[in-house]
Amino acid sequence: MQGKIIKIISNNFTVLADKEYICGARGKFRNLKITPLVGDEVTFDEKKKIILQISSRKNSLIRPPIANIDQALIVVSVKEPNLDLYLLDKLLCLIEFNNIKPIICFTKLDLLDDLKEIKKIEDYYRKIGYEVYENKDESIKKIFKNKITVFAGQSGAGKSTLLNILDNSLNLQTNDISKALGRGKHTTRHVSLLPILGGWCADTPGFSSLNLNEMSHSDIKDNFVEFNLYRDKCAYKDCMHDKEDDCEIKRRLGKDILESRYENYIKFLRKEKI
Ligand SMILES: Nc1nc2c(ncn2[C@@H]2O[C@H](COP(=O)(O)OP(=O)(O)OP(=O)(O)O)[C@@H](O)[C@H]2O)c(=O)[nH]1
Ligand SMILES: [Mg+2]
Ligand SMILES: [Zn+2]
Repeated sequence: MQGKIIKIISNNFTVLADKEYICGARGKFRNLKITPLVGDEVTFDEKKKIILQISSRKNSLIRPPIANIDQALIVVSVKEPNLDLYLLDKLLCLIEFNNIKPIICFTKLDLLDDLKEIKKIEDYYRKIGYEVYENKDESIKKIFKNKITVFAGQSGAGKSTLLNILDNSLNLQTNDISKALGRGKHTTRHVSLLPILGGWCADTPGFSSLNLNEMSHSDIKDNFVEFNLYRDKCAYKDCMHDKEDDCEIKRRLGKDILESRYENYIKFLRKEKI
């Protein structure tokens, strides 16, 4: 039978096919140094309850350990914690680099007195090709169908709150409660995929293990997607848009290129402590 691993607790793999089967894994996987991951499409023996084969993966992450991720929802609060475009640009760059589709969701706009600045920022990220939502938008519900979604974003940004709004049967803990219990006490020992709106999402925030050190300067440049639109007009074919003169990206700064994007790009090139 074919199925998808949706939960792993030590050596028990929950495989979803027509129903859930709790399976073991063949010893050969250990010998091959392959660990079946949540998100894996597998062939299994439903009588012996054993996973026989893992289909080749589209991608995989180390932390959280998940395979075949379709998209990452980056949750960004505009206040409490304050808007952090540095983190947003870093996550966009890393997620693009890992060939996962990033989607942006801003939260806590109700805490702002003036929405002008944030609307300008939303428009910018939309203009350069990203899907941008606010957590109150009904339209965000449509993005989950048939997809595996991983959440990213700072602690307190409102990831669990958003999930609870999207599907109130999930009943995830939000910050206030976990604070009361004392933070850091919950070491999540397992990863699972939760069903959400016709798709799946991981209950652990992702991408904390990724960092820009694995990316070369030109990887960083290539994953600032809007630079690719204009770079043909830079004087040098391999322009890094940094110290070069006659650079189209720098000419468009403050007009077509958001200043904070460019500043963050330069910081990433310098590999400032992230
Ligand atoms: N005013 C306001 N508060 C919000 C909004 N979204 C979330 N919150 C609050 O922000 C706090 C943190 O939300 P969580 O959903 O726990 O944040 P999280 O991103 O899951 O945090 P971690 O699990 O620590 O990574 C909670 O007290 C929420 O009630 C919002 O849109 N507006
Ligand atoms: Mg949470
Ligand atoms: Zn340039």
